[in-house]
Amino acid sequence: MNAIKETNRDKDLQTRVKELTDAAYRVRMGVLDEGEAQGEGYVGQALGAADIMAALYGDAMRYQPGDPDWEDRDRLLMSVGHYALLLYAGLAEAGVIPFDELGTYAADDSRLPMSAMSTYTPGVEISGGSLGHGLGLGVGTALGLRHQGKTDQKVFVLFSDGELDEGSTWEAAMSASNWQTGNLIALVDMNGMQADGRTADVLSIDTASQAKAQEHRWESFGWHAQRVDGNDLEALLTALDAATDEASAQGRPHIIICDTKLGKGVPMLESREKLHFMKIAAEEWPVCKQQLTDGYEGKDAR
Ligand SMILES: Cc1ncc(C[n+]2csc(CCOP(=O)(O)OP(=O)(O)O)c2C)c(N)n1
Ligand SMILES: [Mg+2]
Repeated sequence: MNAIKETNRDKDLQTRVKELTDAAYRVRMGVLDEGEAQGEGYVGQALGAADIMAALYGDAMRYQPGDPDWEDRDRLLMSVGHYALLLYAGLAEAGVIPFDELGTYAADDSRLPMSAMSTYTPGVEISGGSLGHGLGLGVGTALGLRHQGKTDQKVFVLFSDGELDEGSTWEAAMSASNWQTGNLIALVDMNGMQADGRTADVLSIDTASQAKAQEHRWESFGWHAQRVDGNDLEALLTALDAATDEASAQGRPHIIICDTKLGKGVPMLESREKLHFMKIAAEEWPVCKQQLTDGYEGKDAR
């Protein structure tokens, strides 16, 4: 019989934050291992969203590491296929795949292709590379669970600020409140960047002149909206707790808008110019890892 990974709700908040600080460090190191194997990749966004990934698999979700297809699992649908290295590091942290396997990232015959595909990797729920589809798939998954009479399972969707420019995202937002998919908890990674530059310069719904513009937009679509610093584990957990406390098979859907920093945890990557797709020289990877460890140990000492 496979063991169930329960949520961490029965522990006190400080213990949960401490456990996730460690988990997020391991996820980030896993991301750097994958990046080093290829010499390049979507490393910045994976480091930026690592706290979200740690909070999901390490705390908020219920699943069986030994049986990722367990039908009573909570689901994580990752819409951003190019964040694959983050998802793989998360699956390693969850115990679904071995950490050792991360070194095969994007290699020929690997189970870990450069963009995440559900047919290749245990625990990958959807193939998310064509952006703008994850939220709609989340609505469909939530409805499917309802039709199967499953009322306790939650559907988490991670998508990006670039996907807020896709009309399909807003069709899904309308559908979710129409169908009252209350067990749907979406998290949007607001890292401020997309392929063509800064999100604010491409097509922004989030300008400084409109305080809380994005929260209001989701609320007007019938959602329960919260906005947090996505690199603050305590804030993330508090928002996830509020969403999961209210989550039900029938009710308003939930969105957590997470402001994150590209490259978070590795100062030399946080300050890079080309942030969407990073090429990092062979001699720089050990420095990246050392900087990550220095920051983590510094945190531990406080
Ligand atoms: C439908 C679709 N259009 C365009 C692309 C090409 N594309 C790949 S990543 C990306 C940027 C999307 O924004 P975001 O996810 O916020 O970028 P990041 O934060 O990773 O820089 C684009 C446009 C795609 N994958 N799918
Ligand atoms: Mg982005």
